[in-house]
Amino acid sequence: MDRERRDSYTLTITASDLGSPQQSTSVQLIITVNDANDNRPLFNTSSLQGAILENSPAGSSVMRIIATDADVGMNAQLEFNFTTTEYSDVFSLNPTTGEVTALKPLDREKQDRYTLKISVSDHGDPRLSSSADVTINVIDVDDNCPKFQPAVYNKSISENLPFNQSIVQVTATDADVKDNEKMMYSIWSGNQGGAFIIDRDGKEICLNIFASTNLASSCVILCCLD
Ligand SMILES: [Ca+2]
Ligand SMILES: [Ca+2]
Ligand SMILES: [Ca+2]
Ligand SMILES: [Ca+2]
Repeated sequence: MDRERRDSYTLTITASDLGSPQQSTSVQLIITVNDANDNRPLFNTSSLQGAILENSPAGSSVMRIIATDADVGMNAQLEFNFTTTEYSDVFSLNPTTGEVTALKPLDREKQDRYTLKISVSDHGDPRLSSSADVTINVIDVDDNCPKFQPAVYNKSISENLPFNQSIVQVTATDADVKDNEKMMYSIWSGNQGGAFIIDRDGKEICLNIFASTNLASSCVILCCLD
């Protein structure tokens, strides 16, 4: 018998005598197949993936893990658990609903991916279980300013430097994803008489051919936008 294939049978039993005319009576017999715990719970997908924006407040939902069990009753009542204590201070797993929540805001720049080891078990006797890895990706938010590397540039130039020759190439880096590809540079302040120009993308600082002053020294403050 396999309850998961068919859980009841209805038989009609007839008793007849051998008289003439023949008399008979019948009765219905319903046979119910009781469940045995012969199916382990299974996750609904082989790839368990969740995602959360970095800096989301504590208690934010990350994903819900879904599993099914072909048995019934206690044999199909599921319980979700972590199988290691790693990251148990970062995420919680609701044992009944399978919902994963973040216990604190996450920082993608510190860690952008977590792998949680989880199991789902039924309440049959004996209990059956399955285990899996859950991958949680932390999605980037623009929460870092670009920084010049180094923070201060010192350059001496010849007084006869041609206008189109690069004086210095400055570089800023940004810890966020993709922000490094689209940064815009400009001279923020200190550019007396417009002595210098900076290439918006190329980061080259040159003498400005249209400058109106002669300087012995100059300090300019650069700006970079992500
Ligand atoms: Ca069963
Ligand atoms: Ca089961
Ligand atoms: Ca940024
Ligand atoms: Ca970020």
